[in-house]
Amino acid sequence: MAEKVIFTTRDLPNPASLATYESVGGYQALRRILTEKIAPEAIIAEIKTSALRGRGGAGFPTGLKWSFIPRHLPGPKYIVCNSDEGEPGTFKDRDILRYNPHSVIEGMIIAGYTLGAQTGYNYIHGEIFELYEAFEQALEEARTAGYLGRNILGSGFDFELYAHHGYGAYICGEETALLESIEGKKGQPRFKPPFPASFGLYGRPTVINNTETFACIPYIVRNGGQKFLELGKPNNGGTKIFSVSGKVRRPGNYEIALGTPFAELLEMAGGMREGYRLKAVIPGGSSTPVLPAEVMMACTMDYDSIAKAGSMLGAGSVILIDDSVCMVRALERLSYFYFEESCGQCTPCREGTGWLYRIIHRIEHGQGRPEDLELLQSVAGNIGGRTICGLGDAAAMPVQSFLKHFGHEFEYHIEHGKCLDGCH
Ligand code: L3W
Ligand code: SF4
Repeated sequence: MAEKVIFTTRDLPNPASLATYESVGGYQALRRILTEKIAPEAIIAEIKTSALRGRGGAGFPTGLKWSFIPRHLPGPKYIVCNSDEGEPGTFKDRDILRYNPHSVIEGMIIAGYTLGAQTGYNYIHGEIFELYEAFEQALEEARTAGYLGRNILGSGFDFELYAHHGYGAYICGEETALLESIEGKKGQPRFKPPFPASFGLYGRPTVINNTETFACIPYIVRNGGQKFLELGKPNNGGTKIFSVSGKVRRPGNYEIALGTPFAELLEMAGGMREGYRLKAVIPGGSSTPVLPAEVMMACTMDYDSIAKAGSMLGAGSVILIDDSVCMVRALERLSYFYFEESCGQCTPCREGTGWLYRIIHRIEHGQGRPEDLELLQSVAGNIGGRTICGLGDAAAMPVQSFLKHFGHEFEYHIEHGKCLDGCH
């Protein structure tokens, strides 16, 4: 079993407490960089060596992102954590906050030191209010112990961190909508570029990373980038939490080395439940293209392998679809989600998501028309790449991949007005 980077406290008593975190080496990385006055360039170099890639969905190299920040620019800079986990299939960040909030706090303080920022915010999803309160409690513990606030550990470095509570809008997980929301505005994405690294919170340079990304930072600083890299595989350093859902015996979060065969993850989750056969897998959350089971069985769980197979590792939210599931019904549910959550700023997304949902809805309800599959392809093709943020692409991609791999189920629905045998 791979060494744990994130769930180091999960199986210990009082996993979220400061004392438990310190008992597994917590805050040693921060203490070291402050007492030895390690140069920010050296920290960024370690993160680059680690091949840590953003855990929120895009897999962007973290060291590279940090290197975009103009560290010496006078004036405020910000560190923002994206804990606005809201995509169908995702449920890892809430467990990180539940079991190991101090790893996120330490990662954010290290980011502040490295990038010359003195203020950070953790934007926490609106529907997990108890974790917002628990995070506030963890911040208070860190403050009392001298890890947070003014003159941290007597080093002269000041950093303050605040929890910010979202209200459950999926779009606020898009990084620029999240920044708008913290600023007290309506949570709508901004045009990029400029990227947050140059124009972020209140128009200032901002690093925004996912909860799991920050939680990896203390390990990298404590053990070195090379050790983290070696936990995974080249270009895919470290471990990753996979949230496995569907008809398996033990659904839940599994922290495993990147590069682990998918078949092993499935086995850890107890395999398929009696009477169900795996038909398809959405590997990274609902925005990532669906893959047939046989394609997935040949993959390893890392960014490159899943991309080569035609999908994305995304946030690591592995949705297992079994042979009792109607693919038309499944896509109807997903397309309704994107239709509901579109912020409405861009016409292709606002109107297109509604069109997609309505067409799939009528196919599912026995009123599909022979031209509908072509129409779906055309609408999806006219959304992708034509919008301000990724939600438009995220709505279009599942449609295209469901039709590519499971088009026969849609054709059967249109022709017979009902599901293929075996589905419901
Ligand atoms: C400076 C450049 N910064 C890129 C930064 C950019 C961002 C990061 C990645 O979407 C995906 C989305 C969802 N100078 C830069 C630069 N950056 N070029 O790098 O950027 P990007 O645009 O590729 O992605 P994103 O906007 O961060 C994230 C997908 O993740 N997804 C979503 C999961 C949802 C959850 C959830 O609910 N919590 O995780 C799953 O696959 O569709 O494609 O920071 O600023 N030249
Ligand atoms: Fe809003 Fe959709 Fe445009 Fe994103 S793509 S800005 S969610 S309308």
